[in-house]
Parts: sequence; C-alpha cells; structure tokens
Amino acid sequence: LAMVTDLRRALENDEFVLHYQPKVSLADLKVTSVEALVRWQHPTRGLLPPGEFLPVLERSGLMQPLTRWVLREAVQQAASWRRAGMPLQVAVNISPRSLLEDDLPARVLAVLRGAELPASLLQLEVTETAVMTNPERAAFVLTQLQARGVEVAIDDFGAGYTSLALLRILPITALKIDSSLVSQMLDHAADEAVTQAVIDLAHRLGFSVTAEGVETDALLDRLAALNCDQAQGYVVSAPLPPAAFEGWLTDWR
Ligand code: G
Ligand code: G
Ligand code: MN
Ligand code: NA
Repeated sequence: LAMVTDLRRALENDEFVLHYQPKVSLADLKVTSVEALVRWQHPTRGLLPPGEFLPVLERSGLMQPLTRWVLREAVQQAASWRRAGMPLQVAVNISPRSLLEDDLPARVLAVLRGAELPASLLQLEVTETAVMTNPERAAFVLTQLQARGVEVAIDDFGAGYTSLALLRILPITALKIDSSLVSQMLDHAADEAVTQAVIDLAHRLGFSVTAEGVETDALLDRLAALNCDQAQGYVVSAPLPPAAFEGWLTDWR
C-alpha cells in the first residue's frame, strides 16, 4: 500500500527511466531494433527493476499512465536518434491491460505524429498471455495499429499457453522466443527441437523470429544455424541507459 502511494508520486515526479537493449540480425550482427525497458529511479532505494513494481502498478490501476509515459518517452528517443542519423526501430512492451484499452491505437498514432516518427520505427511487444485473455479484442486493436504501419511482436513465446490456432489470425510480424526455451538449448536436445520447430512455424506464417536471453557466442552460432533471424541478450548487450547505449552502438559498428 505504501508502494502504491510511492508509485503515484513517481508518476507525478517523473522518476521512471528507460534502458535500451538491442536486437541484432544473426546474418550480419547489425542492430535491427532496440527494446525499451523501464526502471524506477527510486529516491532512496536506487534503481529498481520492473519486476519490483510492475505487478503493483498493474494491480492498482496505474499501468495506463505508465504505458503512456513509456510510449511517449521511447518514441521521442527514437525520433531524436533518427534526427541524429541513427534511424533505429524502438520496441515498447504493452501490458495485458493496456492492450485491451479502446483508445490504444489512437494514442499510439498521436504519439507518433507528435514526434514525427514513421510508424515502421515503432514495434509493440505483447505477451501471449495478454492476447489469450481476449483474442478477438486483441486482434481488433492490433489490426488497426498494423494497418497504420506499426509492427507487432508476440513476446515471451513458449513461456505460457498460446493456442497455435491463434497465430493464424493474429496480425503480427514477429515472434520472440522466450529465454527459458532458448537458454537451455545447447544442453537439452528437446529444447532445441522445440526452438527449431517454432522458428520453422513462424517462418511459414511469415513472421521474423528473435531469440531472447542469448548469453554466449556458441548459442548465437547455433541459432544462426537454425535460421533464427535475430538475437537479443547479454552476449550482445545488457539493457543500457540512452547515453551508454549510444556509446555501445558506436563501438559495435
Ligand atoms: O528489464 P527486465 O528484463 O528486468 O524486464 C523484466 C520484465 O518487465 C520483462 O518481462 C519486460 O517485458 C517487462 N517490462 C520492462 N519494461 C516494461 C514496460 O515499459 N512496460 C511493460 N508493460 N513491461 C515492461
Ligand atoms: O520479457 P522481456 O523480454 O520484455 O524481458 C526482457 C528481460 O530479460 C529484461 O529484464 C532483461 O534485463 C532480461 N535479459 C535481457 N537479456 C538477458 C540475457 O541474456 N540473460 C538473462 N538472464 N536475462 C536477460
Ligand atoms: Mn519484451
Ligand atoms: Na520477453
């Protein structure tokens, strides 16, 4: 309860920050997209990871203002990088509750217009759980966004229960394979078999595939051999504050 009061104040005082983690193409290791990940710069407790406050925000009905802040901040950052000659696509995580809001498409488009960012430079990451909660509603919302050029990815795929039938009807362009599946792949043949099958299925449906939580070069090589399109994880870069990310990007290219 004290935390809810703290979070209300944090929203008013602009205490949240975004860190950015790249996704790279496995073919040439070029950065294809950058995921925005929120942290709370708490006045006394230091920098808090999302696991420590997002569940409280979601339960207390404060996710909506946070999602709005994250969207605006990430889109403005992408627009600023673009003006500086770095046209990077930014990916924003959309919570289950935010996905089901009627005005999400209008809000997203207004933020893009305000920042003069092309819609193709924004990707929304939605979890399979969020989509499963209300598939018709989710498909309706995502179709409107995709019609305007916003990319949509299913996040944490393979961690929960996704109906494979749902993949046929969802207006998505990308699928992110959950780190729990990918990270054990080199030691567990069954994990590799499932990962391979997911990659093949996604490609047959016309989606690009990103593997999450990649921590070693050996895993990068194996994923490339399986025709996975992109990788994200500590072997490439941890999530970094904007200035540190810009430094990383300069060294990477
Ligand atoms: O950054 P980290 O790996 O600790 O993120 C942990 C979880 O928090 C991930 O599942 C991620 O999707 C989620 N998360 C991070 N930033 C945001 C955000 O801005 N909005 C939402 N809804 N989830 C986020
Ligand atoms: O669910 P989502 O993919 O949005 O969350 C990404 C989370 O995974 C972030 O909290 C991020 O800090 C974390 N993460 C990113 N790369 C790695 C990695 O290589 N290994 C591990 N263990 N966690 C990672
Ligand atoms: Mn994500
Ligand atoms: Na994920």
